[in-house]
Amino acid sequence: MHFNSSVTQISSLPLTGDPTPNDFEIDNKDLAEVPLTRHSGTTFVGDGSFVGLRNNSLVNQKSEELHNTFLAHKQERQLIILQDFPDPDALSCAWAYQLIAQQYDIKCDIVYAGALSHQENIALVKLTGLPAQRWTIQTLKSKDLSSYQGFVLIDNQGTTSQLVPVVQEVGIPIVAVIDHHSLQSDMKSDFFDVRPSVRATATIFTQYLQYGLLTLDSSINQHVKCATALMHGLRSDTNRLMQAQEEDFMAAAYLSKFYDAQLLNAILQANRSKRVMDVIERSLKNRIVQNNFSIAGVGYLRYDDRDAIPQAADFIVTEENVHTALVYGIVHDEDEELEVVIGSLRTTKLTLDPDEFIKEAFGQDSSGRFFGGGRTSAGGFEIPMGFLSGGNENSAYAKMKWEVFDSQIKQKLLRLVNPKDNPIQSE
Ligand SMILES: [Mn+2]
Repeated sequence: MHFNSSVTQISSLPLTGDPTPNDFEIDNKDLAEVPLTRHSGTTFVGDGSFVGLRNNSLVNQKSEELHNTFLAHKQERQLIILQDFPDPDALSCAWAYQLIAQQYDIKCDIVYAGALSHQENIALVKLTGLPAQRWTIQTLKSKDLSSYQGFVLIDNQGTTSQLVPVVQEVGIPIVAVIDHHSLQSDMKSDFFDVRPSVRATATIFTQYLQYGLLTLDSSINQHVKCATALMHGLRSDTNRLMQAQEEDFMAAAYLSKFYDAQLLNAILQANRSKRVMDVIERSLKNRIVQNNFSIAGVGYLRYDDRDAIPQAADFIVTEENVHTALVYGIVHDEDEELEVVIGSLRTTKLTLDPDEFIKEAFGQDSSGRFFGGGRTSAGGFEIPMGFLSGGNENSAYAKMKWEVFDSQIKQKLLRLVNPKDNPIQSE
């Protein structure tokens, strides 16, 4: 997929940050000795604003706040909670957080409830030794949660993890939220850095590193591997840097001094499984193209193959005359006897906001929570099937159930794709 035209977007993007440059001094003795790399920030852009300067001030402010948050939580044990199906951006940033936190004697465990279903994620975790653990709701029951004094959300805001409600229920306070998705909840945390204008959370974390919260050292194996993981996260959230903006490139440039290109290549070489190929095949067979939207329902999938859906969307958006792909299916979790409709959106259309599109198409559940959302060029949704879960031994029933969900999702999508049509109208 190519997004060559996306460069035209850069100058029109909203800039975050305080326009007044501020200098923040580090008051902690240990860290004051760490050499701080701050770029001078005088990049001039055509409209007369100083991009680097504005961002620099926000980065300094946030890095300083995070430093103070770590100081206030010294010697704690924290849980880093990722989305149920964490991607390279989430995984790498959690690792960076863990390494930064270590310097303040804070011990972190990185957990997710779902699965690592993308072959590249499995390769990333195996090849770098990335310390993430799978904690299902089941395993959570056997854990002593009282040893944790706080939890942290990275590359998510708690709306895509099954673990968050459980952890909140036992009263563990939220310490930090660091993300680049659009604002999804009003969770109050000690530290909050959500920047939807940034293309990857890995960029935000690299900025913390550059500020001096952790000095990367090429002779430390773990640092090299973490830098490689961050580079992978940054690349994968920016469509191999094609949608990257100045600050993402700056972050990539910094990481380039530490990462292992061969290791990254090994991660990217991971092959697709046969089951993923089968789902892509189904999406090709079932797709309907209307008004440059390609929509494909792929039927039932095993829980561990969930990531085949975004991969199929990545693929079908590459078709000529298609700017937006939507792929969805029913994911069945055998352990929990639960079913959920999972969908992914990919778009190359600059004026289409995936977050708005998905919220508009599917609306909210009874508690006011949206079924999905997104960021630049990508989005996703999850619709729990509740009472209708299971019973698929009866294949006629399973088929009927799929057809109902398939039609309902198509109706909701086509209403936005063809605004004049009324798909409910019967002939
Ligand atoms: Mn991300």
